[in-house]
Amino acid sequence: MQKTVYLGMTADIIHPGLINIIGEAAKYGQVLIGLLTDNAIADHKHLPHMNYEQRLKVVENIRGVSRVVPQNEWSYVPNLKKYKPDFIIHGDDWVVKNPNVRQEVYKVMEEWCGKVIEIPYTQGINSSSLNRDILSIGTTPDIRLKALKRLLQAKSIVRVLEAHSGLSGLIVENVEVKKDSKTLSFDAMWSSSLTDSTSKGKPDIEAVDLTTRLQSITDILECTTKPIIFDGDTGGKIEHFVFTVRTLERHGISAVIIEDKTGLKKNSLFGTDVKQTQDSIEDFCEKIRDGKNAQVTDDFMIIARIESLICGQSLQDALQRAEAYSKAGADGIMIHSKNKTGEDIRQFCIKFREKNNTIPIVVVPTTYNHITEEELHSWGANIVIYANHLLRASYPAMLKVATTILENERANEADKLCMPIKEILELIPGTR
Ligand code: SPV
Ligand code: MG
Repeated sequence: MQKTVYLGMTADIIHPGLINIIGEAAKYGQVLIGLLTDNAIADHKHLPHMNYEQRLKVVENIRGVSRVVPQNEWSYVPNLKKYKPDFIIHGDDWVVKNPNVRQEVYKVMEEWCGKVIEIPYTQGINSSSLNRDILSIGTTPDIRLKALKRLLQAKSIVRVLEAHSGLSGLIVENVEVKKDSKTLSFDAMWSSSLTDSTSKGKPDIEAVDLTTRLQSITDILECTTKPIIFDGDTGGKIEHFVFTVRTLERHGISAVIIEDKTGLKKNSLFGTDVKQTQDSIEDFCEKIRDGKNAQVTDDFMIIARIESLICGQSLQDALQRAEAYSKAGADGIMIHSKNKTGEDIRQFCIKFREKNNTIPIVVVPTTYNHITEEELHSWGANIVIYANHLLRASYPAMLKVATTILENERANEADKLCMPIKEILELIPGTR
């Protein structure tokens, strides 16, 4: 019987290195490709450009490939145990890049006397650098819009950070932290009414109109590729909201979140210190329905934000609204609170999930910031928004530099608080 050779891959960008390794694998027997699913990849690096079905179609048709099976986990072990191949083949770069993964593969292959083949890594070309090149070209509104739904399907929790300018957008786009075998990054951006208004020196009371908000959005769209969730405040009058939906959709925004308040909107984090009026369930449902009817694509999301806990109403009221808004066609429910324990949010999520197990729940843990993403996920949340942190970080940093210059009547002492000139010159791609 012919021997089997297992080869795990993402196969998002097909390059000579991949063809080489398939060719090498074929020398040992029938090539069984373990094609990583979006779910297997999502917690470790950014989502592939092509979805699983598209990648499958490509890989199945590469000469030398005998069979393609899904690899549902980042670890090779479950598939190796299932298929018990005679060989597994891998580039020798994993000695440095993924020593733990390598070690567990060696161990499990011993169970049936399978062999591990390591071949020299193809120098000069690899998926990561090609991927960087592709991302530097940018994206299209259509691909960006669809990306949020793909992320929701693939990830246990979608991690979103506020961006209010091109520069803050670049941080959300590019910042990465390596932790264990994972590369952590943000999945999407939040266009916050609070930080967008504040960065323009205006209060967060819907005083910054849509056209002006779109200027910040355009700056962000110009230099990033990740999906954007737009803070739509109250959505305004229903007759106006339907136009907002189409405008956002045309720009490739993935979702708008509208809150169930009327009258002069104040920022939720004031809580009951200021007058906040909640909309009636009937009127807000009508806004959701009309918004859903107005959208052109299937992928744009209208997320209903419940302000009951902000306005001092009961958990019961919040749950009743969540049910009504879901029935009206909302694509997600955001539940907000300024309670520091997060207990009210936990109870809401758990109770709501007893009735509705599918609609995405969005949470904004600004005050209950000790709760981890893993805990939020265990309550049933699907999207976590860090709603204002980049703006809140930049203001004290700027203030400190300004006061340091005044105190010393020169800039010398402030220099160590600032980014080096060389770095700022080279920060933006295409500067030279
Ligand atoms: C925003 O970021 O503008 C929000 C979230 O709406 S919050 O400020 O917490 O109300
Ligand atoms: Mg807001």
